[in-house]
Amino acid sequence: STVTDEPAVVNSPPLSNLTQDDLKRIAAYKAVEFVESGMVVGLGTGSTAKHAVNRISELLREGKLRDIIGIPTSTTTHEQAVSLGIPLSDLDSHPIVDLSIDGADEVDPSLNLVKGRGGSLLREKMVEGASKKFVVIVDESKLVKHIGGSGLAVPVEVVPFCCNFTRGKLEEMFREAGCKAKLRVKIGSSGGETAAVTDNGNYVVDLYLERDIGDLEAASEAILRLPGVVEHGMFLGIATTLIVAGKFGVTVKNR
Ligand code: ABF
Repeated sequence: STVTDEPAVVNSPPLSNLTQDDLKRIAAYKAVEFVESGMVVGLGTGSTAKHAVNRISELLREGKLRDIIGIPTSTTTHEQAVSLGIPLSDLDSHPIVDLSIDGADEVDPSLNLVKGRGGSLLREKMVEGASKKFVVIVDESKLVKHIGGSGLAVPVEVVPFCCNFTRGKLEEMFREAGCKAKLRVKIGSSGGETAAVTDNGNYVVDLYLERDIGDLEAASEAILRLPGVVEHGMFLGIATTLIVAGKFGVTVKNR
């Protein structure tokens, strides 16, 4: 299926004078309108998705939604949902998810995404890939013409074993795109740098590309073929709906 250039729905007046966080909340609340009682719902991760999780719990408390089962996509979202009293399960018990709602770092016009700059990607890809409908929620700053070409990173989750070997192989793989592959680090309690660890006990290599990565499917397959790679942050053909909040209002676009 194809994406039309025109938004499917433009349903609000211009949203000037709002902060970026207001826009994230507006997109998130719009997405929660797709949630119906009885659904198994994938709960995304990040500063945009957290608004959706809050909204779901609010509607449950008000009795406007019933019998929701949430499938969290990270330990952080798991903790948030538990603190809000949202009933939770996992893909082992609920392998088919009715609807997932999550943010993204970049979205292209075909609804291909880059995700994982906030650290989560593997559990998101598992849950969102198992969803009948995956609604991506962003403020307008996340829209790009080509994913992976904006000078920002494409994250790759790798096993810790010989991660520098895997890092080097990834850099070599995308040499023509001017790739610099960097192991993601964080500042430890002693003030020194340590590798950032994902929810799954893995590390992240960030691919910084000077030029367009080219054929996304081919790039995806090449990355996944490399031993040591667990998953990458390009979500190709997984999102079904995009909700964007911007100064122009809110748009809803289906793939
Ligand atoms: C997670 O949150 C990640 O996949 C992505 O990196 C990020 C988007 O976060 P935010 O909404 O905070 O920009 O879903």
